[in-house]
Amino acid sequence: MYTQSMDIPDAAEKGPPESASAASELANAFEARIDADGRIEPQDWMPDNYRQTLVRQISQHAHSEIVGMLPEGNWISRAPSLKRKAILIAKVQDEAGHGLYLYSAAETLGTSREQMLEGLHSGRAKYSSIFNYPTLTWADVGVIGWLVDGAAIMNQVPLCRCSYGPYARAMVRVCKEESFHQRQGYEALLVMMKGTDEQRAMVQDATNRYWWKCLAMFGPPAADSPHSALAMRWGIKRISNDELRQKFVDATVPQAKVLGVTLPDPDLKWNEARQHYDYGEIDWQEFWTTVAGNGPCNKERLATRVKAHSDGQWVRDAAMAYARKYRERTITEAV
Ligand code: BYC
Repeated sequence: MYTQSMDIPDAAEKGPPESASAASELANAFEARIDADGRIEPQDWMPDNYRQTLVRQISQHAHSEIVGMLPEGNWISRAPSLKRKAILIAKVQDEAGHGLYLYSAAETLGTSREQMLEGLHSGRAKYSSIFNYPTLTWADVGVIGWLVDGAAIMNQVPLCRCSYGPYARAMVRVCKEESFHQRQGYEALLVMMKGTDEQRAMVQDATNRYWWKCLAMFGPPAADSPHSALAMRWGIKRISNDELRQKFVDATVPQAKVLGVTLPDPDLKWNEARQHYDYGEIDWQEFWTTVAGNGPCNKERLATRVKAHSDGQWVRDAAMAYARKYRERTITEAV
């Protein structure tokens, strides 16, 4: 169970520091903690834009986990065996759990879950571009595990060392589960590659469609990444978007060889001088179109999510009514 102190000071109640020297003392203490690679906790003073950067990133991350359930959830009823169905149900359920740990972590920064969900449902808040593409065949489910979860692990392991304590602690468990997700996807693909020609073609086709989208998932290159410099200065992000993308390419090429698929990039080749793989140009125009809400499935994903939330209203009402009755009964018994 993900737990942490929920005793968060109310910024409005606490008010601003009484003097300019008190304010600069707080700012200095914050910077000193960051410089010493220490952790910032919910009750600690923090600059407003550190708080806002975290709320933005953590809530977007939570939304990605929740929306990320949809493309795979689509395949639960069509998984090819009982074993694959059980694995997929567990994986999709894990993603829901990740979303909940992350919403809880963001709540410690003083933003309510309702505010965050309103941002998602109104289309103001972002979620990962990768979930706006269709899952056309069963091989897509395997490729999502192998490449999408593989990219997610590469990006998320450094977040276990994020300077904000609740986010870092949530990520430890998320990463363990992502590792299982990546392996189940790769294993499902290995089985398909030992099957028929049609199955192998299906794996290759899914790899072709997802490869470039997964490289874009790491976010824009440094020159187009307005948040990176400060996020790295503050120890929120530890490794740049480009460096993580390179690490992902280097780790994935040998996996593709073992699997027996070709990565769809004629420029992909080992560079002896750099000791890394070179790779071709990512279509950033397509990425930004998708991020702006105009990818192939953006509207469908958001509509499904909004419907699920409004269909679930009775469950939230019932839980609240139960909590209220339980509290009243406990008070009556105590009196
Ligand atoms: N998609 O300055 P930048 C999963 C936006 S869930 C959409 O580099 P930052 C899984 C960015 O938000 C995986 N938007 O930003 C779940 C910013 O726009 P705003 C989700 C993107 O924050 C279920 C603008 O571009 N992982 O694995 O420093 C099933 C400029 O970017 C994307 C996380 O969320 C994108 N791909 O860096 C299976 C990890 N990339 O906010 C799997 C946590 C960039 O100014 N997040 N943008 O409007 C991060 O590590 C960072 O937020 C990012 C972006 C690397 C994503």
